[in-house]
Amino acid sequence: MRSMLRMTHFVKRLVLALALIATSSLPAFAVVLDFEGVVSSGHTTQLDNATVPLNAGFTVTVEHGHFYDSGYIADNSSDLPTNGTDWFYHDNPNALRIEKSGEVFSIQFFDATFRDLAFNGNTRLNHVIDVTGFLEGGGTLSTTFTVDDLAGFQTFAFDPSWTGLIAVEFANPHVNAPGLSSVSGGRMAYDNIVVDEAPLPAALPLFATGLGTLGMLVYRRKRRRAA
Ligand SMILES: [Ca+2]
Ligand SMILES: [Ca+2]
Ligand SMILES: [Ca+2]
Repeated sequence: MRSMLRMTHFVKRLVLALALIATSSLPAFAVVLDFEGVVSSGHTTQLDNATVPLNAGFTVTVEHGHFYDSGYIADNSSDLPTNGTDWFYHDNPNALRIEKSGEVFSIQFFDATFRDLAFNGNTRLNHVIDVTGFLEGGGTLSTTFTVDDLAGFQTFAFDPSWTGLIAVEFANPHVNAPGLSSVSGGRMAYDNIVVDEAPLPAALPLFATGLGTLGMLVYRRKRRRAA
C-alpha cells in the first residue's frame, strides 16, 4: 500500500515534469522557408498565377516569379545574388503571398536583395518593400523595409506584434519606370522567411493521451516489479 502511494506520487511528478517541459517548448515551432529543392539542381523555373508548396505546409503564391537553384549558371550569373542556396526571384508589381491554408502563424525575419546589381543605384528601382500581414479574424498590419544597393542578401526583422497572422504579402512595385517595358516589377530576390507556427490546439489532447499512456506504462512496470 505504501509503495502504491509512492508510485502514485512518482507518476504525478513525472507527468508534471513532462507537462512543464512540453509547455515551455510549445511556442518553439520556428520554420525557415528557405526555397530549397523546389526547382531541380542547376535550374530556374518561371511561375505565372501559381501557388507552390514550400516546407512545413506553407505556400508561396505569385502572379509571376522564378525559383533559382543555387547551381544555376546564366550569362549574367555574375549579377545574380548568391548565398550558396536556392532563392526566389519576384519580378512583378503585385504582392508575393505566404500562407499555410488559413492556419495562424507569426513572422520573424526574411532575407532580400536586388536580383541583379546592374540595376542598383538606378532611380527607377524602388528600394522599399511593403509588407502586409493579414490577421486572423480580420484587420491588417503593415510595415516597410528599405533595401540597400550592395551585393548580397540583407536580413530584415519584424517586431513582435507580427503574430496571429493567416497570410503575409511582400510587394516591391516599380516606381517611375518609363523605358523599362521589359521590367514589370521589383526585381527582388527573397530567401529564409522565418515563421513560427502557433501551437496547434488539436495537438494538445493527443499530447495528453501520450502522457497518460506513458504514466500508465511506468506505473504498471513498477507495480510488476513490486509484486
Ligand atoms: Ca535558400
Ligand atoms: Ca537546390
Ligand atoms: Ca543587398
